[in-house]
Amino acid sequence: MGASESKPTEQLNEAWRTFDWGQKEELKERLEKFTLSNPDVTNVKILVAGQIGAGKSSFINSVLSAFQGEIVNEAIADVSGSAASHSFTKRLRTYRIRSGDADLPFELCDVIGLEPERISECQPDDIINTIYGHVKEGYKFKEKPLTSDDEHYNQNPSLSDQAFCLVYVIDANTFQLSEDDKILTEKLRLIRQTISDKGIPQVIVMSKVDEASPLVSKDLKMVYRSKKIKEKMELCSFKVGVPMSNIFPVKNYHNEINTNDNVDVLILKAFDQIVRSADARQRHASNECIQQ
Ligand SMILES: Nc1nc2c(ncn2[C@@H]2O[C@H](COP(=O)(O)OP(=O)(O)OP(=O)(O)O)[C@@H](O)[C@H]2O)c(=O)[nH]1
Ligand SMILES: [Mg+2]
Repeated sequence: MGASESKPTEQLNEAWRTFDWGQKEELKERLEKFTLSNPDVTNVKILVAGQIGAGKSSFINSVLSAFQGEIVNEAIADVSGSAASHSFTKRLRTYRIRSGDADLPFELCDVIGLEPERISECQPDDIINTIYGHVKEGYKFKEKPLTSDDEHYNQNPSLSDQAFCLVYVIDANTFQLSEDDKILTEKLRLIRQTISDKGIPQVIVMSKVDEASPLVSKDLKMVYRSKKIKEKMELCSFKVGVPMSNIFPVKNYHNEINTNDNVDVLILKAFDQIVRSADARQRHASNECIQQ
């Protein structure tokens, strides 16, 4: 079905979430002026995890682009367009968010994508270790999990090395009640179980809403009037166990040459929530490893 033939039933009469499409500058300014609540740290780190090809690297690029006002491709996203069985991103890379020439106190970590077909425990272990700040920058993820005697293992992570929010990117287009999703949801459950004891907040970014809905593909502003997107988000909330208020639909920049206010405002709204929950968690962390 082409984008122009969307069924009229997909469009709800009223938006199911109140959203101010004109708040981009306000959000941007607030984030630019943001000061971290914990005086012991210079930055708050946020880990971006999710399935292979979900749009993790593209989400990081989209946040960078929204602040720069132009398309930034720092985190290398998969441009092949093919459904890969292995993660395109293989190394741990951290990206500092900037606005113009100024560094903002936020860092986004890009990691290897979770593979849906294997129930191997090593991937969740590596993600958990990255959240705790044990994995050094540039580490190339391997088949086996990183062990504490490895040279890439950071024995004494500082508060700035640890991530204080887990962002889980889920592809709206593929998310359904399939077997693959069961394994993935199980992996995510493992990660969540371990980190939720430490009170680390979790935010879900539902990507590719343009691909999932012809209505939204035509007009991004329809995202909160699309029945399909609402149902996807409800299913995601139910399956993953994250409240709807912590799920944000986005369309990432992936093939554009210019930024766009509607794309930016959805990205910035998600990022604002991510940053505020990370900061709130970091405020209460003492200057020692949260893992203890
Ligand atoms: N239409 C559309 N395509 C997207 C969106 N986000 C990402 N893509 C595309 O999806 C593919 C995968 O995106 P990546 O950002 O590389 O995904 P990833 O999660 O980093 O993948 P791995 O590093 O392999 O785990 C790329 O071809 C992107 O162009 C989106 O919101 N809409
Ligand atoms: Mg990637």
